[in-house]
Amino acid sequence: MKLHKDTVVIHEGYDDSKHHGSLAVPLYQTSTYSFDTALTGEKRFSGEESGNIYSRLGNPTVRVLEERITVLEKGEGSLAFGSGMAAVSSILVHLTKAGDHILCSRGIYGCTFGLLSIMEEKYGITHDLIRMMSEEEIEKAVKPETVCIYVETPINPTMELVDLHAVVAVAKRHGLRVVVDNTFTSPYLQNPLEIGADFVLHSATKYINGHGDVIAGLLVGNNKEEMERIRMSVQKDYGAIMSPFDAWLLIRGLKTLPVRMERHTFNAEKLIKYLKGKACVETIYYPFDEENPQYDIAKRQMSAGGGLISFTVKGGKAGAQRFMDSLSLIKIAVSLGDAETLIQHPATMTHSSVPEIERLQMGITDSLLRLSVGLEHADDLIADLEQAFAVLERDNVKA
Ligand code: LCS
Repeated sequence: MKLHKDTVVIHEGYDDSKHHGSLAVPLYQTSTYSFDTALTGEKRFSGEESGNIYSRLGNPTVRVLEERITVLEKGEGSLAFGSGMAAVSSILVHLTKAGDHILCSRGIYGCTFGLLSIMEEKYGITHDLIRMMSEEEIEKAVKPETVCIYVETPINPTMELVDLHAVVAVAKRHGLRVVVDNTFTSPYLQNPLEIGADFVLHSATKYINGHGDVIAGLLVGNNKEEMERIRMSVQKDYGAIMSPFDAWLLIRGLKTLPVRMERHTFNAEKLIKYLKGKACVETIYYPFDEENPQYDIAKRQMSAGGGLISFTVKGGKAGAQRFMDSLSLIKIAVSLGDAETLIQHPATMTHSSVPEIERLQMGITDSLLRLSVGLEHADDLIADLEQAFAVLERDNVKA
């Protein structure tokens, strides 16, 4: 029976009858597993027999999370990592060798940009960041040494979209692998594997966990055998695995992903309506805003807009910082996807390590703010924004 996502997040990959009827998935907080006999150990190592060996190679609690996310993302296999960046670096190590080229969306998370810079400097693996709104635009940037297309959509923090259908069409023509960082939408709102991507990854720190108490990453692929090869090579030998306790927390958080995403979206839509009426706000970036020139792309690949809004305020960096400092309920913090509403200034925070030229090419100006809309009552959030805008307006009058 094909289950809905709302049911998958609660039941997939776990049979309580095999665990003393324990309704909650047990936490297997163990580093190793005993073998009945020496021969069993030999067979598990050779792959002749399946079963647990050592928790860096697999753990029953972590496996439940991996199975759940595989089905949620409509993939064939998954791997859990100790951070989103561990998932990013592992898939890029798996797909590239010295001299290769990676085609990237025009914006990417600051640390992913940092990783690509290291790869270029140390191993000659080059990359280009380009806008990906049409097949022609992407096609033009493909080089003989290009091996993969790596995109975020929506892009952190500009909320610009990449046309996934166009990316997949070009990739198929050139035999390129497609990796999509799906952190901003969560598997509830967008499933790139269904469109034809090869890999999807998440900073599970964000919406998948949803409670701001774990750093974690997930990678899902469309080929089970290849995912197992990554498990027994890059993941086993680099060792960037997820702890059983973090997997246990993620399993708990994931159960409410659908209801949380609906509430995040509901609140974000209310806040957008409010922000549109504010004189201090210059531009608002949200995929499902009818005035967004990329609204058509959003509707083709996402089922709703989610909880992230970016906007620019009048007054440049000083105006943006003054506005943030005037908020009280809304916390100044990086990360996103938590119950608490968070605001951050990408130019001086998440993307501060990106050189200014590239940062501006990505669209990250000094007046850009990113709001991760939480689960509080929307009216309370609006009241907090209102008193902070009043401060900004007073400043503008004085100036
Ligand atoms: N991919 C995206 C799109 C991200 O936003 C982040 C973290 C990562 C990967 C890395 O995941 P991590 O290792 O932190 O689990 N983004 C952050 C942000 O925007 N604010 O703080 C962290």
